[in-house]
Amino acid sequence: MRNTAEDLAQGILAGDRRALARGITLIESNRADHRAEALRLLDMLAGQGAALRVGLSGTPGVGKSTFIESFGLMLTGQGKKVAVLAVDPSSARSGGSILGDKTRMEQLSRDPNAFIRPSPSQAHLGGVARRTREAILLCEAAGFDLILIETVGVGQSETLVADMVDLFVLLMAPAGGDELQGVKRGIMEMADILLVNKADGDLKMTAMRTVADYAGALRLLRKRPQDPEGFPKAMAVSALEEAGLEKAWDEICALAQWRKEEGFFATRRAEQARHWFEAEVREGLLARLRTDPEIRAKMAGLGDQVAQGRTAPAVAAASMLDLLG
Ligand SMILES: Nc1nc2c(ncn2[C@@H]2O[C@H](COP(=O)(O)OP(=O)(O)OP(=O)(O)O)[C@@H](O)[C@H]2O)c(=O)[nH]1
Ligand SMILES: [Mg+2]
Repeated sequence: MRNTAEDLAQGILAGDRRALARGITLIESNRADHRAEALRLLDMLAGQGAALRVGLSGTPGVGKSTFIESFGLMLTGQGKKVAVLAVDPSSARSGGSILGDKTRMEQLSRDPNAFIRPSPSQAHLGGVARRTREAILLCEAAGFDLILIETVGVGQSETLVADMVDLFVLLMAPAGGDELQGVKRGIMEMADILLVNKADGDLKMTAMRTVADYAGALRLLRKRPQDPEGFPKAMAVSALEEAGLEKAWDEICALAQWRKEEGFFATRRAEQARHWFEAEVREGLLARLRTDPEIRAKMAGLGDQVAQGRTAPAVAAASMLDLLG
């Protein structure tokens, strides 16, 4: 890495997209010296910027890429800066599928007010989540107004994304009543705004019915304190025909504004930060148990004593924890 953390921080704060891309590459690196630089960079950029963090999820083929392209272009057209980060559970295999997707986001990826970054290719979803959180901080420092975090709707990754965003948008396909039953309740409960996509052409009528069905289902959910009247909300959009996108953005802004005024916004961010910190400590401790030679030797030794019945497991664990403390 040629750039020092200072150079990168300066570039990122000036809104330089190449510095941002390099900074994200730095935080994604597993090399110990890179990690030390990455932490210095994160420290220099802490608390900068004022972006809205929005999660976007939906099953494969529902139109996420098409939506991001039209929605993103609409916003950059208004002079806003939009960053798109992906959390792709399959990226361990494919190395980030959003890259092959650039054709669907061709215009947006060339837009100087946009920044698109594929999922880091880490082996574990947990690793992907950590790096994505750090990438969010970097994008924020670079002055983006909106950070969209995209994930494929396959369950686990949504929970991770929901944990790092201010609000969560779920893209759905027009569907009949039977399919509606199959939508996982947990995912519905996570969503703040439900967008039924492909409300155009032959699918328009079905889409409108689907919106009504979802609206009914959402009314049955338990009211959450962080929602104003009328939320979570279902709406129809067409990413292809660019219909309903302004309305969707207005609703996102209205919800964010309400949560800011009522204090839920700041509280949620604070909880997320605390949660992230605690998770880092836990993971760091576990990593030391796995990698530190001295600790591993001590573990092995105490393990032998326990196995031979010479020390009680709880006593051995306590002496191990003393060593870590
Ligand atoms: N009619 C119609 N088709 C759409 C719309 N949005 C997307 N599509 C089509 O749906 C297909 C899938 O769209 P994508 O944007 O690639 O969907 P995706 O959710 O990104 O899919 P994955 O990346 O595979 O998870 C493409 O053929 C799009 O042209 C829409 O608003 N209306
Ligand atoms: Mg896609």
